[in-house]
Parts: sequence; C-alpha cells; structure tokens
Amino acid sequence: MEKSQKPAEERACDLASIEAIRKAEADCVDLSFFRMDRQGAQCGFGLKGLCCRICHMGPCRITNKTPQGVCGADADTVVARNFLREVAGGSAAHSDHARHLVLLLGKIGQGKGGEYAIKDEPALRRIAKSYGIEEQGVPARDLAVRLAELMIGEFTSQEEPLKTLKLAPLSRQGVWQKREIAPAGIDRMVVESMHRTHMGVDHDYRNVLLHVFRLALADGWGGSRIASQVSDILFGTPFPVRSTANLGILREETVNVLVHGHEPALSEMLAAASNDPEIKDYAKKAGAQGITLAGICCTANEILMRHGIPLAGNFLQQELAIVTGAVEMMMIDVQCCMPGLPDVAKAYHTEIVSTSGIAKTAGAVSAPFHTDRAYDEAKSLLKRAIDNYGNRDPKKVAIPQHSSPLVAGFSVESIKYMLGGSYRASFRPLNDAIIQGRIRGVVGIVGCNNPKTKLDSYINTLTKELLAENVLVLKTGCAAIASAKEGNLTPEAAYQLAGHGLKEVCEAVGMPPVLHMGSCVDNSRLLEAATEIVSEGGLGDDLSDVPVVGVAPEWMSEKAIAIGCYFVASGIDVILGHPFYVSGSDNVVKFLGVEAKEMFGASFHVHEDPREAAQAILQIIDERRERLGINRKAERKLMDMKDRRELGV
Ligand code: NFS
Repeated sequence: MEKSQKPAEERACDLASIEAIRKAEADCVDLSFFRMDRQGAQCGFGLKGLCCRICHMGPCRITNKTPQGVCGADADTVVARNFLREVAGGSAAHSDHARHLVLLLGKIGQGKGGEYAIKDEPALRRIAKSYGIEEQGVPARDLAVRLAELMIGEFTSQEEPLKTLKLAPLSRQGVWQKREIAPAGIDRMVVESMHRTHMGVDHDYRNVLLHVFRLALADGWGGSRIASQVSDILFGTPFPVRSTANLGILREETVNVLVHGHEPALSEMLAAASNDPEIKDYAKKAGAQGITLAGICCTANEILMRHGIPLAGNFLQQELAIVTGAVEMMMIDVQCCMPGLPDVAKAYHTEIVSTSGIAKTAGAVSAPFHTDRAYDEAKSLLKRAIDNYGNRDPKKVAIPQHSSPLVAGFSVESIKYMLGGSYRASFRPLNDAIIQGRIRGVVGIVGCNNPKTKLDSYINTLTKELLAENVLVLKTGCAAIASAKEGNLTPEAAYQLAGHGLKEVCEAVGMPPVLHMGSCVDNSRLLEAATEIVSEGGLGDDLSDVPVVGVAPEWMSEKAIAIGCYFVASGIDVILGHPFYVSGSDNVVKFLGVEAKEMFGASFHVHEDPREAAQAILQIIDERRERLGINRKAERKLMDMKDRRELGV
C-alpha cells in the first residue's frame, strides 16, 4: 500500500479514530479513507446525475454537445429518473426491514415466534388503537395478529392510501391530497418507481419528481414508522438509559463481539444470550473475563436505546473497530456494512459473520439466522466468538483508550414523560418553551458519515453552533453516534454548550441538550415529535408551521435521500451538507430547492460549510417564528420554583 496522502487528524475528529487510522497505516491495512483518496477526481457525469444506463442503447452521457441520449431523453429526464431510483433504493431498504419485523410480530401472535415475545403490551395496544383497531378485551396475541395483518396491508395495498398517513396533522394530509402524492401500498410505490424509470415510460421530470415525494412518504410515514412501532412492541419502547460510546469500550480482557447493520431481531437475542450463565461460563473457561457486546451503526442505536449496550462507533468506524485487533467477531446483517470488511479482518483474527440470507459478503462466514430458533443460534454465535478469543494476537492489539458517557433512549413517549411526569405526560412544556423563546426551535440532525468530510466534523460543529443559539437538537443514526463520542449526549453538556434559555430548560428537566432518538428508521420518531408539537397547540396547524428543520450533514446513503424527501414532503425544510447527484439539471435543482417550497412549504438547501448551515437554519426557524407571531427575544430571567412548576417539571 502506498503512503497515505493525509495525516489521520485530517480524516477524523475523535482521538480514538485518529489512533486507529494511524494503526491501520502501520499495519498496512486498507481503509475506506485511503480508497477514497485513490478514487481521485470522481466521475463528473455521475456527480451531476447525467449518466443514463437505463437501457442498452447507452450508456449515454448528456453534455452540451449531446444534450439528449439516443432515445431523446434530456438532462431533466435523465437526472430525475436517476434520482427516483435512488429514493426507491432507500425506501426499499427501510421498508423491507419493517416487513421483516411485521412478519415476526404476526408469527408471535400465532405462537410461532420462538423465543420472541411482545415485550411492550401497552405499546401494542396504543399503536393498534391509533390505527382504529378495537383493542379492549382482546388478548395481546390476537391483537398482534390483527395489527400485523393491517401492517402487511400497508405494503400490499394497491389503491387505498396508507393508513399510517392518518397519523399526520390533518392539514398535512390535505396537502398530500391536493398534490396527489398520498401513497398507496409501499411495495407498489417501489415497483412503480422501477416501472416509471424504465426506458420509454415517465419522461416528464416534474411527474417523476412528484413520485419521488410520494414514494418517500411511503417510506417515512409507512415503512420507517412501522419499523419503529413494531420494534417498540417487540423489544420495548425506549426510555432514557446511560451508556458509553467509542472504540475505548472494547476491553482487552473480554471477548469482544460487535453487531453491525440495522435489523434489531438478532441483536436483541444476542443481548439476552450474552448474559446467559452458560455463555458467561464458557467465556471464563476460555480465559476471558466475560463478553463485551457493542454495536456499530444503527443496530448499535437499536440496542443502545433499549438496553444501554455501548456504541463502538459510527459508519466510518466499522473498519477501525477491527483494526484495534481486539474484536473476536463482527456480525453483519443488512445495510451500511462495507464489502471490504473481510479484507480488513484478514490482517487480524476477527471473524466477519453475515447473519442475513439476503446479505452475504464474499470472505465472510455466512450464518443466516432463523427467528424460530434465534436464542440458540445467538448462543452458538457467541460460543464461536469465544472460541476465537484464543486466536487473538496480543502484539496486534491496541485499543484506543477513548470513550464518552451518554444518555440515550428518547422516544416520543419518554420525552412526554420526561417533560410532564406520568400524570401530565405531554409536550406542553416544550411548546411553551418554544413560544416563550427559551427554545428557539428544534433541529433534527441525522444521517451518515462520508469520507468526503472529516469524520463527524460537520455534525459536531453544526451541533455546537445550534445549541449556543438555544436550538434543541434531536439526533438519530450515525449523527447521533457522533454526538455521543463528542460527549454531547449528557445533561452536563447543556452547561458547556447550550445558550441561556435552552440551558434553563435542560436543567429544569434534567435532560441533555441533544436527544438521541434512535436509528435511521427512527427518523419517523422525529415526524412523530413534530406532529405532537402541532397537536399540542400554539405553534400552528401544520408541520410546515412549526420552527423545526432537518439536516443531513455527512450523508452518503440512498436511505438518507429518502429521509430528506419525506421530511420535505412533510413540510420540514432540509439542509444537506453536500448536494444530491442532480446538478446536471437546472430544472430538477429548481424543483427541489424552490418549487417544493411552493407545494409543500419546505424544500432542500445545500450548505457545505456547517457555520453557514447554522445561519441558514436559524433564518428558517426565525421566519417560521415570525409567521407564528412569536419571534420576540426570550425574556431572560432566573427561574424560581413557580417557573419550574409552570414548566411542568
Ligand atoms: Ni442511516 Fe443507519 Fe449510518 Fe447512514 Fe448507514 S447506519 S440507516 S444510512 S451510515 S446513518
């Protein structure tokens, strides 16, 4: 491997990652960071969305000299079609994850769920009721069957709009009807996207882009929402938990097992099995002090939220975790698991095990797991990891000694409880704080890492800028893990980072200024939170009224594009840290950045500098506050006990 082109501290912010990148260089291990360098200048046609390989008269490239492909498609058609296919990929990924969980819910109802059970019956009843299913007096298992049937209908419905759309504010439902973008079944929306973008079908970029938003709504309000809801029913609605983040959570004296990917079913079983006395005993016999189970990416977020299991790292740390030389096994399932992992693992003793039949990786051990015998399979995987402990080479081990404490687990239910207690659980105190200006607005910072950006730097800079301006920050996905590593997910962070008003609220409630709301499918929780704000009253009738903004700073996946699109179609402006592959069509750019605003009350904005992004976000928030008539300066005063009671805490 040739010498790296950049020092490690220019590739990442956190010390653990910097040390691990240096170790990879010393160990001659290739990483995504270095592969990015070797890519050099990336394909200009790809970046602009102007390469069409939809039929085999091509591939055609649209240029000034050749403004049309062989079939006559122009830049607008080519760019819009490519964009729709990306959103189809992202929506399919979230929604297939949801489908697997719904199928499991149905099996549990039929008594065929193996060791899985309904862990949160109140959530089952609450959610069934929200879809109009009569739940009183119905045994939990029967209810599970009915709800699973209804949810499967959300995938298969042919013409009827999704039932999940009814969870949105009424005025927003009206916008979707008016624009004719209320989606029918999720599967149909994805299939139709592939049909529309086939050679010779939908050529009007506006019509194609409207389907982008229709499809994205099927993801956000449909697939992703269903994934979060069923996870809560099966594994428990998250409530605040303490834990730790970053590579320093790995331990020399334990067997270290990492779960990486997205679907929580197996990792839940691993969490249980790692506490099984038989497994603990087995680890001791192998000379280890026990097992450290930790996560990467969104699987990490799922088991963190419900069990406090530590976060080893976010997307760009998946390879770095192996480079520590201290990981016995990394289990991967679906999405965001790099195909290069087995190459990294070859330099150490780590076993990469792929646990999903739909996601095999060359060089990894394939062990697809089965829900009806998941506990036994989880145990045998852990035993296999323990057997690998003896193969660890102490000379290759260097665990960066850096980690940060955190509090996570902020579902909408837990936020309500936190704000109002069990008798007055509500968003009222939050709405009041926004109306009074103590909290200027709420921003959801979501999405990935991308080696095009120094790992976590945009996310962390933006977060700090916003906190200082009294913006409450909600996080999911790898962006949440970035904040965890930075130490921003603790109540104490409010003292260091939050502006006066936000600090007061955080202090009164005892909450961090950055709330970790879960994995990327849990972006649906952000929609849910924004809907709660609307229905609580005093901040407008629609999601496009409330001072809420979404940001995807270091995004890289198609899922992130789908998320951005359903935010915009829901009336929430979205800031991107770098643009989509659409700059080849001025019309598409205009549609996403300007016309979307006229249709949905929100649009996309690209800001490659985090400080500039912060200013743009504050401007959007202030404009919304202005329209609501609440854009006056916060009164600065010290809180006494009466104020606290009024805050409802
Ligand atoms: Ni979201 Fe979660 Fe991370 Fe990006 Fe990947 S893990 S689903 S896509 S990289 S945030």
